Amino acid sequence: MEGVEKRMDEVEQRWMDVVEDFDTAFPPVIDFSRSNHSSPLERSLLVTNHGISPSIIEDALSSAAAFFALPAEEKSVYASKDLRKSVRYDYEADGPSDELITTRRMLLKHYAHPLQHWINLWPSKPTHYKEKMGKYADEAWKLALNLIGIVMESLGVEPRSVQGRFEDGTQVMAINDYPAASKTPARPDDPFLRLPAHTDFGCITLLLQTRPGLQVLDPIDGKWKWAPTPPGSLHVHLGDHLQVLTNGSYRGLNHRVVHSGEKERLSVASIHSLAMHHRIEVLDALVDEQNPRAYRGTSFAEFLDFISGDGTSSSSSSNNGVISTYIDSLKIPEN
Ligand SMILES: O=C(O)CCC(=O)C(=O)O
Ligand SMILES: [Fe+2]
Repeated sequence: MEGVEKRMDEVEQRWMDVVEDFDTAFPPVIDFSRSNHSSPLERSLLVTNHGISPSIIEDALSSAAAFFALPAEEKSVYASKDLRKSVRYDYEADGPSDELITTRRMLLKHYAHPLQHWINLWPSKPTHYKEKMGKYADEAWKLALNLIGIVMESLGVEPRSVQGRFEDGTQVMAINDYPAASKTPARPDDPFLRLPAHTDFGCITLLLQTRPGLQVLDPIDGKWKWAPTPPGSLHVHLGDHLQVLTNGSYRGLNHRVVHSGEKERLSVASIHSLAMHHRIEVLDALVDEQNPRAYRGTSFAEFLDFISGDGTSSSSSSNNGVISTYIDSLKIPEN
């Protein structure tokens, strides 16, 4: 335990700041060494001083903006509803539209790790897109690997034993453009809900965002809270696959996007997990008599089967209890 605390101190000094004022809702976020269920990691975490240079971050955002600003016919080269595509553009993600533009968001999704395997498939316009987004993808991957190590240390699991399995892991980048409201037909029921509540499928997500809009469900009081957006910071949240690996010690964070659309909002989510067919099982070290195995094994490929089957593009529905979620489908019933 002492080792863990020392490492946490180092981490804190190296590249993290405590967020003092999380919209008056969240406590300071650095205390990874508590591996109990109210760990701040399970709630929401903002990473600053992360070592990714401001110019790499600005370039990633500007190349995303330039892609979405292309004429519709250029973007439609990548348009697809096939959720298994490694590069996919969708201008009406999460909702039907009879307009030329989305009711909610435009989405460019592409795989990113290993970079040399995927980058040639990325959009060739704007011409700087591959280079700029590629640099960010690479940095985000390294940071995610670091964070996975910290999560494991907080649970007393040797980090390298798990980090090694991420070397050939997946990195899915979801690049989102929530257009300004003037271009967007309002939905009468909930005009400002742009991305419905969901958890991400992977282990860890790094999210870059240009404006407020992200809300996270606080597992402690069950209320939706705004995530802050200090420039250059990354919002980090955990996903379903980490919930499986850690036997529920950490849980996927439920989040959604609410955006009134005064101005366009961009976000780049980098979602990290193990390789496509690599089995994700509860770590043996986290199972004992008091903590029986709570989830069956799964994989990224199986997640794709799950979402392709029910036609939704997220791993979790809003909390109406009717549509089953991916993580629920993995739970082993208690005796
Ligand atoms: O736009 C955002 O802030 C969130 C995006 C997101 O949750 C996702 O792409 O999974
Ligand atoms: Fe998400």
